[in-house]
Amino acid sequence: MIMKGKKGVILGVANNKSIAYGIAKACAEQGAQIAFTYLNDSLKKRVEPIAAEFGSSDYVYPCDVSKPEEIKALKESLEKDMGKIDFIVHSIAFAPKEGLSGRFYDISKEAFDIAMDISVYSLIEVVRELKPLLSENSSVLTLTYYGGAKYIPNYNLMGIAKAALEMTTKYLAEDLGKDGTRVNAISAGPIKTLAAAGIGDFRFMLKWNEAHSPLKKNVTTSEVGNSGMYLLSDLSSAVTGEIHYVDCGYNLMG
Ligand code: 0WD
Repeated sequence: MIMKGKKGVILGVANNKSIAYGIAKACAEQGAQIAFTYLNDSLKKRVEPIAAEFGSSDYVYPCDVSKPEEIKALKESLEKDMGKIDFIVHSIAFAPKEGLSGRFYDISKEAFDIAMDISVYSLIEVVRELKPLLSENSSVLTLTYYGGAKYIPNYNLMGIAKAALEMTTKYLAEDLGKDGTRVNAISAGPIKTLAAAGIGDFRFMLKWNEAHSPLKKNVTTSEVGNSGMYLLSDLSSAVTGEIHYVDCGYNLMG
């Protein structure tokens, strides 16, 4: 029971295929008490049964990260219902579809701003608002992809958002280290989720990674979940500012 006595909030469960679901499952199995957020009413219906599965029916809250008032309200609810928390999982990204295929130079400023706001700035804002609740020995985790480090076909706008997210992880790690909070990112290999469905020719990416990764397979949500649990737990107490690849070794090859 590595996470026994730990409490935290997971943002970004859309359904049971979500990477955040894998992280929640691994943490709950190790004894963590988890709060969940949902983006909108249609996702609420999907998140509620998932929360119930992990004994968290009393800890389900709305939070669209593009609305600062919803992040503030989340802080108030968590403070009232949970008190201090030990971890935050930020498993959220969005880019308008036009930014995920076609010519890179066609990206509009409007799409750029939306992607950066929801996929990058939200990490800073969530951490800032929830900081008063963070325990002295806490851990923040976000999710990134190799397309933020190297060119990946069609990843386009999300590639630059992930590059910014990875540096945000490092600057936050430096800033929060003095307060006892660690900040890390997992760079996961491709997994067929709702978010992935928006990326042009995603099926080819899956096949390519399977064929070319050292382990000759694609990573699963539960494998990312286990690595996430490690980064949220005290097992990784000296690890911060890391971009930890959980991709069957694919990044060696690119
Ligand atoms: O191959 C993949 N699936 C990889 C995903 C490889 C490497 C990294 N990632 C990243 C994604 O970029 C993202 O940061 O993992 C994170 C989680 O993505 P996921 O698990 O692949 O996708 P999904 O299950 O769709 O969860 C992302 C969720 C949204 O789902 P939808 O499909 O409704 O966009 O992010 C949430 C939403 O629940 N989300 C928001 N939450 C709050 N406020 C917002 C928002 N404004 N926008 C999206």
